[in-house]
Amino acid sequence: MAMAYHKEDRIYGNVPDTSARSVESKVRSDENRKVAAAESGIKRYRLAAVILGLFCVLQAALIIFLVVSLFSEKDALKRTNFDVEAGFKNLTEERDDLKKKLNNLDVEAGFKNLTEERDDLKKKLNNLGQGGWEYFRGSFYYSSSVKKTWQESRDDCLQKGADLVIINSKEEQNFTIKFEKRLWIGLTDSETEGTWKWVDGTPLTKSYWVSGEPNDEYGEDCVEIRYFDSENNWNDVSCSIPLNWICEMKVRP
Ligand SMILES: [Ca+2]
Ligand SMILES: [Ca+2]
Ligand SMILES: [Ca+2]
Repeated sequence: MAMAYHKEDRIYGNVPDTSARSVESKVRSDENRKVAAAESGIKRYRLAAVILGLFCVLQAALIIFLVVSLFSEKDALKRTNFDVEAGFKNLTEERDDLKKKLNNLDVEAGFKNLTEERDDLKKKLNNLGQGGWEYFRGSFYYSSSVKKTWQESRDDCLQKGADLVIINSKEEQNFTIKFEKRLWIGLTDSETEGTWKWVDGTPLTKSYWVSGEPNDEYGEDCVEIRYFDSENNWNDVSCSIPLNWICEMKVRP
């Protein structure tokens, strides 16, 4: 524009108007100020946008960090739960295993006891067989080859783990006859005269006295098998005379 004025001034010979220039300069100055103000505003907006952008980035980073932390904790808790469950499962299995072992031990111990008892019985049976014992209906019987008093005879039976015979049945009574010896049996009234008791303390219920016995003729408190041709063959006699005897060892009650 300034160039335009100078060219026209030269062509038409006009002198530039100073007031018009002043107005133009002022307008220009106002425009410059407006442009500068606009640029300054744009800069502030840009700065604010940058700050806002940075803030958003920071916030996003924080959110990501929190989410990652949360998942990590969740995983850790899951692992802990898993460990506890695994530990509990192991303990349960160990308990069951111990129970099985205990049961097996019981069975083994029971089997061992039975084996020992069997071996013990075998030994006893061998000893009984070699020692002149005879089996009859749940008991072993031993008839002596020497003669002793009633008490000495009983002591001998007790030493053998038996006692003088207790006659519980007609069959057992008839079994004693076959030895054909005068034999002490485990019956006495030494505690109370006339009250007969077996050596295990039980009272006499079924008896096989010879007719006329017991008579306590000479203070007779012990009982012998006296005859071998009759079922009724018991006699009371003095406990101090020497006689053979018969022991009974019960195998089953
Ligand atoms: Ca008996
Ligand atoms: Ca008597
Ligand atoms: Ca008598």
